[in-house]
Amino acid sequence: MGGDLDVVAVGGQRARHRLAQVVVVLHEQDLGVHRPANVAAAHGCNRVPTQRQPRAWGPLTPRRDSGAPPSAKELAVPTLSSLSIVLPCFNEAPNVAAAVAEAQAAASACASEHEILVVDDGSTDGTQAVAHAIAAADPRVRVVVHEANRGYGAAVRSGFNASRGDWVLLTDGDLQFDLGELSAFLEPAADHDLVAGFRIDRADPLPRRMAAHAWNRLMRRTFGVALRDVDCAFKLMRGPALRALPLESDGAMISTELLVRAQDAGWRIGEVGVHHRARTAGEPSGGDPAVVWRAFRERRALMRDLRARRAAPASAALARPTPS
Ligand SMILES: Nc1nc2c(ncn2[C@@H]2O[C@H](COP(=O)(O)OP(=O)(O)O)[C@@H](O)[C@H]2O)c(=O)[nH]1
Ligand SMILES: [Mg+2]
Repeated sequence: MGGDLDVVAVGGQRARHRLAQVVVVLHEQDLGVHRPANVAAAHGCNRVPTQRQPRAWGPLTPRRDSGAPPSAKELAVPTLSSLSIVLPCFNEAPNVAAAVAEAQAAASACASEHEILVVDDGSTDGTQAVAHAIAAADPRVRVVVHEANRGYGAAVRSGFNASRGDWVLLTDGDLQFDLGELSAFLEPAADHDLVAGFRIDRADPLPRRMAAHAWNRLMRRTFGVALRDVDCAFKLMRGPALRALPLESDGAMISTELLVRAQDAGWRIGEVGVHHRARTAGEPSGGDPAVVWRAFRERRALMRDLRARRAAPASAALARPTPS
C-alpha cells in the first residue's frame, strides 16, 4: 500500500449481549487526508473533505461473561516483542500505584518484555515519592521527573523520549482506562503503526463531552485528523517511528500533533473501541480554561509548522515506519 493511509478501525459498542466489537475498514479516498491537495485545503480554506462513516465487516472479540476483556492467549494473537507503557502523571498520588500495577498486568499479558515509565510532571502531592518507591522495588518501572509542571504534552514527550520498547502504549495515570483491553489492540497492531483507542461510553460530564465533540470536529476540519476520538489516551504505536516524530506541543495539543505527524509520515492507523471509567481520585484538569487556551495557541503554532514542513522538499519527509 506504499504511501497509502489505509485505516482499519476496530470499533466497539456496548450491545445487549455485552460488547461485540466491530472491525471497519476505511480507505484513503474515504478520509480525504494525508495528500498534499487536502493539506492545502486544510490550511487554505480551513476544511477538508468530510469523513464518511466507516464500514463494518465483522464481529471481533466478544467479552467474557464476567465483563473482563479476553487475554491475548484467549484471543490467540501474537504478543508484542517489547512494550513501554508511558503514564504521564500530575498530582496522581492516590492513583499512581494502582495505575502502575494495572500497566504491569496488561504488559505482562501482551508483551514478551516491558517497562513502565511514570512521568511525574512537577506534582506537588507526593506522586514522585510513590513512583520512586515502586521503581526501587521493580527495575521494570522507571520514573521520569519534571521538577516543575510543564504540561501534559511535555510529559508525554518526555515519556516517549525515555522509552525503549519496540512498541509504546500511551495512557493516563488516573485509572480511567481498563488496560486489560490492550489485548484487543494486538491483532490490528500486526499491520498498523498506530492503533488508537476511542471511548465507547465516555465517563465525563456532559459539558466536557460536548466540548470534546466540538474539538474533534475542529481537529478534523483543520488538520484532517481522521479519527473519532483524538484525545483518547489509549494509543499503541511502533516505538522507533514514534521516537523519530518531531513532536513539539507542551499542552493537550500533543494528541492532535501526534496523529497529524503520523498521518503525514504515512503511518497505517487503526482504531479500537475502549471503555472509560469515571475518575475516582485526584482532580481532572484536561478541561481547565488554561489547558484549553493553551491548546488553541498550540493549534495555531502547529498549523504554521505544518505549512512550512509541507512546503519543504520531499526529501525532508519522514520515513514511513518499518514493521518490526
Ligand atoms: N491536565 C494535565 N494532565 C497532566 C499534566 N501532566 C500530566 N498529566 C496527566 O495526564 C493525564 C490526563 O489528565 P486529566 O486531568 O485526567 O485529563 P482528562 O482525563 O482529560 O480530564 C493524567 O494522568 C494526568 O495526571 C498536566 O500538566 N496537565
Ligand atoms: Mg483523566
